[in-house]
Amino acid sequence: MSATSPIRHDWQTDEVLEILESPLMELLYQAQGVHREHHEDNTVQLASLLSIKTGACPEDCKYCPQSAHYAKKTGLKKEALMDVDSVLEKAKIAKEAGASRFCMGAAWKQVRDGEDFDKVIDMVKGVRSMDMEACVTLGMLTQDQANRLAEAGLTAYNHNLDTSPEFYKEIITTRTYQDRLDTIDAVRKSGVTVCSGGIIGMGETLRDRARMLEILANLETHPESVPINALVPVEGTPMGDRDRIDPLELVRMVATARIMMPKARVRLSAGREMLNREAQILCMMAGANSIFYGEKLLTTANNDTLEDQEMIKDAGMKVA
Ligand code: SAM
Ligand code: DTB
Ligand code: SF4
Repeated sequence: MSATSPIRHDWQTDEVLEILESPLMELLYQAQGVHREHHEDNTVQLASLLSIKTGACPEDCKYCPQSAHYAKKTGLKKEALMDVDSVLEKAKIAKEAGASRFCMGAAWKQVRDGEDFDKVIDMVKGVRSMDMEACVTLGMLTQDQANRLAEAGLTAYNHNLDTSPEFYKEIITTRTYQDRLDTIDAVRKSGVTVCSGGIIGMGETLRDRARMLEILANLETHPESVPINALVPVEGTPMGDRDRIDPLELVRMVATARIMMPKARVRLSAGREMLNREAQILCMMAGANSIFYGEKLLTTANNDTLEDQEMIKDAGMKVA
C-alpha cells in the first residue's frame, strides 16, 4: 500500500471480495499499512454501552433478543425507558473505569416525539457535559429528530446496515434496507457523525459481506465509525442455534473495512467474548481501534474489564 492510499467511493463487489479472500498475511500487511497512515498507532478507544430501554421491540430482526416477536422464547423482560439520572450515573461509572465514549441503545422501531425523546435529549446533554463522546441508537429517525439530537451535542448516531441488501430480507421483514439508508442520510445531514456497520455469522455469503462494506464505503462520506459485530447467538431467537464463526473471519472483515474506509474508527463489537486475546490483538493489527468495554453489551455479556485492561497493557497499547 503506497503512502498515499486514496479515500475511494467507487468500490466494486468483486474487488472487495478479492480483498476479503486474499492471503491473510497480505491482508494484514495492507490493512496495517493503511491504519498507520491514518491513525496514531497503538491506541484503542474504550466505548461503554447501556441499554436505556430494553425489549418489546416491534421489529423482527432474527438475531435480536430484544424483538417482541421472540419474547416468549427468549424470556427477555420488557423494561421502560430509564430515568435520566440513572443513565448519567452509569455514564460516570463508565468514565471512571476509562471509557471515553458512552453509547445508549433503545429497542425502538423509530423515535417518537414526546416525553421519552425529551429524556433522551437530556441524557445526551448530560453525557456531553461529562466530557465524553455520546452515541445513541434509537431506530429510525426523521430529519427534525436528527437535528434535535445534533443541537443537543450528540457525537454519533448508530444505525447499522447489518448485511447486504440481498440477504437483508432473510433477516428483517419489518423495515426495508432503504429505510436504513434514509435514517443514515438524515444523521449525515444533521451534522452528527455516522456509526454504521453490521453483523457476520448469520449465514450470509462472503459476497454479502463484501456488498455491505461496498455500500458503506460508497456513501458520499464514509461513516466515521464502523462496528463489526459477530453474531451472538441468543437462545430463543431464530439464530439461537447458529455456530459461532471462525475468529479469522472477523479479522478479515475488520481488515477489509480498514482498507476501504481508512479514516473510520473500526469497532470490534459484539462477539468479542468468544475471542481469545490473540484473536483480539489480530483484529487490532487488522485495524480495529475501539472495543466495547464493560461487563455487558445491551442484553448479553461482554468481556471482563480487568482482562481487557491487562490485554491492552500487555500489548503495549494506549487508551485513546
Ligand atoms: N433498535 C435499534 C436499531 O436496530 O436500530 C438499536 C438497537 S440494535 C440492538 C443495534 C445493533 O445491535 C443492531 O443493528 C445489530 O447490528 C446489533 N445486534 C443486535 N443483536 C445482536 C446479536 N445477537 N449479535 C450481534 N449483534 C447484534
Ligand atoms: C453495534 O453495532 N453493536 C452494539 C451497538 N451497535 C449498539 C450492540 C450489540 C448488541 C449485542 C446483543 C445484545 O447485547 O443485546
Ligand atoms: Fe429492535 Fe434494534 Fe433489535 Fe431490531 S435490532 S429487534 S430494531 S432492538
